[in-house]
Amino acid sequence: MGNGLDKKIQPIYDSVIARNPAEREFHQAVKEVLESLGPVLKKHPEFAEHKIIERICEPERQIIFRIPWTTDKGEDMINRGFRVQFNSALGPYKGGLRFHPTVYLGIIKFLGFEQIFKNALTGMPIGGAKGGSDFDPKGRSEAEVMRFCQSLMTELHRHIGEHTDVPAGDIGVGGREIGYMYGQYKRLSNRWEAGVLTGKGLAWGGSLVRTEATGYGAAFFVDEMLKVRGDSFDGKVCTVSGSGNVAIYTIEKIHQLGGKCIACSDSGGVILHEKGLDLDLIKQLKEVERRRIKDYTDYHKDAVYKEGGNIWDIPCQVAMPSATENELHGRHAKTLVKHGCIAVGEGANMPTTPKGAEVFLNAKIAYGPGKAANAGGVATSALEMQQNAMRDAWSFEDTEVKLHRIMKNIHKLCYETAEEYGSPGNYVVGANIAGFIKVARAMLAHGVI
Ligand code: NDP
Ligand code: 2IT
Repeated sequence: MGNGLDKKIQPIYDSVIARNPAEREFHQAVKEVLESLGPVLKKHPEFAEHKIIERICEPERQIIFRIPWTTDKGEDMINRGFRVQFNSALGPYKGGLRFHPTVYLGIIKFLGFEQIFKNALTGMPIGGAKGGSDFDPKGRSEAEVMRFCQSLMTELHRHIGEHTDVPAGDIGVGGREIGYMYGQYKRLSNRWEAGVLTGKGLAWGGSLVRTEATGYGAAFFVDEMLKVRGDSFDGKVCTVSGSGNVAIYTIEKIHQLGGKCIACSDSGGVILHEKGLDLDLIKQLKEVERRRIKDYTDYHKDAVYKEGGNIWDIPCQVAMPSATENELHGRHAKTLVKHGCIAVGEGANMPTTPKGAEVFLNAKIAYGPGKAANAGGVATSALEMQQNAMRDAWSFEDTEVKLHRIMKNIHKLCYETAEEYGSPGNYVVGANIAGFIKVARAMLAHGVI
């Protein structure tokens, strides 16, 4: 990270840019991984000989399709749908679907690329994929969301399956949307195939802990990083950006581990509540009533809402970006370090810009990149697939124990790999190399495909 690209890898990166023009986020995600791989090629010349890096940067399949639907007022609408099936060396394609107006091919490819390595780190048999649409669910009625999900699945169903590709949620896609998509898949396929989607409702094949998994897992990962430094969450002041699925359960686990979370946010602004966030209220506002975070101050007069404010300006010891990509810039990272932040764990995918990451690494604070720290969500999706395959349902406690063990293993793997490759304490290098090597070995074994 920050050391630039190895001279053997530079032309590969140049070709990624030339072949995928104007896909800024995809370029960024590729560069960040490729910057870690110089020492790997020195140890494993067979990866260069068989062009593993070139191959891994080229998705196995990219599907782009039209999603027509009709509003409640009778207006015909057209959105664009995507599914990028990036790599199936380790298992069926696996990764979420995102509904957000900013979605275009470059976002889906960056997320799909990250997913390859994240999924490898979990140790579960899952390949990497991502999908979604530029549909904006904000302000849409229940019926509009349902019709949109059904229309999307009318095309997507022919490309997915429990042994082929298993989508799940991401920004804008939670239990409600998975329900509508599952219903349409079942209707079109005439099959009860629970393993085709994860994040399902508990009554129809979902897994306990999947809702909590990404946030819980991210907090577990930070807990491990703190332990290595002889520290813990106990009494730590924390901030978590976003107020969606990942943010809510990150806050919950931070509180269970003894930390105090004082701020969260959404795209409109920041809530600061010095005495500690009232998570029951946040769940009620966001999960039940689908309201905005600014309404928090209607119930707590001692809390402050800063319209357009930036959460990283608030002093904290642990920061957990859990909203979206590139939300934490170099200047924010500098402010956090100056304020005494000792650990950053990424619940979101690629939330820190390359400059921000450089600041954290240079300051030698504990910095857990998304592909390691937020892997608990997809890992628990894989646990959901296991339960579906066994036609079984595990208890909350048993499933959480498994998630905790997986996060500890991911932490250990990243930590040890960073040391082995001469970058002790650098979880970016550790995660990139450990994830890459697993996939590269499987690709070599499968031949030139
Ligand atoms: P949700 O849709 O539940 O919540 C997203 C939150 O982030 C909202 O508070 C939203 O605010 C905010 N946000 C989204 N986009 C932007 C933006 N462009 N600018 C500012 N704020 C924004 O999504 P999740 O919690 O599921 O996902 C959050 C992050 O975690 C994403 O990066 C996702 O890829 C990642 N992730 C999710 C996993 C999962 O299992 N769900 C697993 C691993 C990673 P607003 O309502 O104002 O838009
Ligand atoms: O980014 C992610 O890892 C997710 N959105 C979860 C993917 C999944 O298949 O559970």
